[in-house]
Amino acid sequence: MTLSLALYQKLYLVRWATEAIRKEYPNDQIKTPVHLSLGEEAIAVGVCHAIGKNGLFYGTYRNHGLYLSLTLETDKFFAELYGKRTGASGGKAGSMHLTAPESGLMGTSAVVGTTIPMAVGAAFANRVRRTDKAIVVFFGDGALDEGVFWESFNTACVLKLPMIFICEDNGLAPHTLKVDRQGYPAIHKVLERFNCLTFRNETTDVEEIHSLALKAGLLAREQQLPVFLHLHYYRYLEHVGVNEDFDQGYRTRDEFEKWYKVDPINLQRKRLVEMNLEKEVSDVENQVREQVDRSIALAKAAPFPDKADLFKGVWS
Ligand SMILES: Cc1ncc(C[n+]2csc(CCOP(=O)(O)OP(=O)(O)O)c2C)c(N)n1
Ligand SMILES: [Mg+2]
Repeated sequence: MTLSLALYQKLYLVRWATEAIRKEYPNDQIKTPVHLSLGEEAIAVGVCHAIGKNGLFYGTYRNHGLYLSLTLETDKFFAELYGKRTGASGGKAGSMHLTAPESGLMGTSAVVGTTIPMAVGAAFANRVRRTDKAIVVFFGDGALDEGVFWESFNTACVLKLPMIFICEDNGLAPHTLKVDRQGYPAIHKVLERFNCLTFRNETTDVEEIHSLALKAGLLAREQQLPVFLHLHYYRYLEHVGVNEDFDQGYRTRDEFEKWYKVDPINLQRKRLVEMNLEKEVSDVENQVREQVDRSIALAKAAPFPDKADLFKGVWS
């Protein structure tokens, strides 16, 4: 499979799984809150594809794209959303704490900023143990408002840890604009004064993000420094849940219309069609749809965890 098609397969998987959740959610069998990444897919897909199997990844509650592009699997994914024993964490983690350590997804969390120090610790362990993992942490622009971001980032810069920080900036946390939260004009301008490399890009083109992540991985390793990628996207749906929220007064549909013109899935599909790969595109789409339908049916039929499972995996 060509790179362009492989990237599209992952984009389409994230998009279609999201659309399936939107369709299923009103039936109230999925009880976990869902923070959907409609509009944002190119970031997780581009970065995960570039870093690949050698990476250890950390993220936030808006993690479906990360999980799906690292694992390409949907059985454990949907079972987890339905709270079933066959889920990625036995049905006890829900959407906000998806992990797949066997595929490099080490941790995601509902608590803003909390996986950033975990990633810095992993980068330090990487150095001490002389392992050669690429450490990547994703967080929203809201994490920049937390002390833990600054302490962790500073530590990575002091220790010159080669790792990649990715700020997925949608300008909102959850409904408050950056201008009302941040006392500085642009984060990359502030961070470029640290011992690190910074890049900023507003693209929704998955291939551009893929190239940027490849470059970030190489530079971090060559220069033994943290790399900060500031990437932008527009959240199409409400902060949490499956609906649009343009009637809430904090943003307008005009903004959505502007960003939808460069929707990441449409852009990549168009590129493939221009390469005369229409047949391959529809094969990928059909395969993904069948996979998602099958996984949802399996998840619905699966058992809930036993009462005895309640205290398993609990650390206290
Ligand atoms: C430590 C902490 N403080 C507050 C919250 C409540 N909270 C949930 S989501 C959110 C906004 C986070 O925004 P951002 O990091 O930009 O992520 P986005 O939802 O935009 O992807 C906040 C403040 C929380 N979960 N954790
Ligand atoms: Mg945000």
